[in-house]
Amino acid sequence: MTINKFLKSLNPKQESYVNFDLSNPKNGEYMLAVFHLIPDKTLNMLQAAAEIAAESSTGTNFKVKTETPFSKEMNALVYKVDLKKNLVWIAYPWRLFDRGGNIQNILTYIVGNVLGMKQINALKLLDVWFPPVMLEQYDGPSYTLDDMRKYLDVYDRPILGTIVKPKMGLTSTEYAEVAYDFWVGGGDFVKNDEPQANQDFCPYDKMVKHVKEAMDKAVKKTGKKKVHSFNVSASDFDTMIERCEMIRDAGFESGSYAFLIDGITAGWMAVQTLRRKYPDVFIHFHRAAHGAFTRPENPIGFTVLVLSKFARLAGASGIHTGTAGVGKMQGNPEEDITAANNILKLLAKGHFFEQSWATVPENDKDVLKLVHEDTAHHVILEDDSWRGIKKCCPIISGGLNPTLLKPFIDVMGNVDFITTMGAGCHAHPEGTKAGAKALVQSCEAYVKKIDIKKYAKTHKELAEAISFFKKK
Ligand code: CAP
Ligand code: MG
Ligand code: MG
Repeated sequence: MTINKFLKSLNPKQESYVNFDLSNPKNGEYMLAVFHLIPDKTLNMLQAAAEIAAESSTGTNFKVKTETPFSKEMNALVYKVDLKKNLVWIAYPWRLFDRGGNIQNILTYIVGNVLGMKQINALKLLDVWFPPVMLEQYDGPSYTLDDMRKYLDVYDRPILGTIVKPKMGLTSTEYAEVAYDFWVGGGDFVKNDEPQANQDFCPYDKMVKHVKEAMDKAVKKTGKKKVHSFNVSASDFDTMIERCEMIRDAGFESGSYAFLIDGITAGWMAVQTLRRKYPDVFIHFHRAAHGAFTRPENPIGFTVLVLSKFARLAGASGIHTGTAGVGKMQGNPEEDITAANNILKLLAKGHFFEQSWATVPENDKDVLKLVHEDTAHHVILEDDSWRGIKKCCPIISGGLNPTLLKPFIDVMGNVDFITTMGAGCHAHPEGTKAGAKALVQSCEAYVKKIDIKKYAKTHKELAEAISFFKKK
């Protein structure tokens, strides 16, 4: 069937959500989205695309008598389709969205009801493109990886982190001891695991107190700054803020703590609340439950790229972007690395769109040149916040261990990330401190461009890690 035949098959309502003559979708009036779409047998591709555009903007399943000439201005528009690849491009008038920058509002539109529609068999949001005017409306990250690098005095290598394991069940003193061992083993960054909260065997206030003592001891012993990422996810906002304030009142100096939020299960309001209330803190977005939407084999949902781009727009300082198949979680190099690059750089290619995160007008040739040249993704503009959205840090976890650090960096193509290895550190045959040393040594080997097997000849803990993890 040709596209004209498809056009003729549209009913009057569907027609008002299709416009193949949209002169310039990137004229700044629209947020753009690409979906993979397979309709059920009751609709053809274009009818289904129009129904998606309707339900994800102003419409419903019938044309209503109450629509007005202005409300029709707010219709999302199907402006391109690829019938062979089952792809549809939809332009959303950005004025549809809640003023003042509200991520949950956008997602409620574009991956809300539409994911539940009976007449589709597959619908996955593959990529989005934000016009400059939206970049000005949204917060973007405030405290970034660059700030954490300055605090830790760590450059030109990944920030080396761990997650305390077992995932749950340690008392607060036992928890703090594991953190201490990792820090004195040379690690930079310790995080709570994603379910850490106020469990009776590890009360939140005690965990904070004992981590502070452990950090003070470790900083004194090593002479190096350390960071702890506290999970502040909670049942309600008051409790979340109470946990944030408890950490700040415990005497942690600015830069030594981050706030971890389970962004999918706690929600985007929590992410944006933390960003707006604590611009001086690293906001660490853990994405537990994202698999329900992002796994490559899921026909319905959105991609890791889409999740990561919205996390940057919301102002997360960092988000887990996956180990590109190197670790234990499902994921593939193209998907995970595309996501990581899109949250790190000022200009990055997505699956379908090239997103400039700078709000420079098209005619600002000198800055566009700088942005295009920004392949090293370092912040070439001293303070790019006045021109664009700051970088968001890929956090790489999930089944990594010291023997996998270089393989991941080789896939990633740079060292601008935080890695957090749980079992990769605490399963070390000689325990946490040795695990940390093995991680530090594998990173040293990478920086010195020495094969880890050769480096292991003079570094016991790395040798033990290699023999242990390789066997597995
Ligand atoms: C990793 C982890 C992370 C996952 C999240 C876990 O532990 O702490 O939450 O990596 O996955 O609980 O499994 P290990 P992702 O280091 O012991 O695997 O980073 O892909 O979001
Ligand atoms: Mg975890
Ligand atoms: Mg991971």
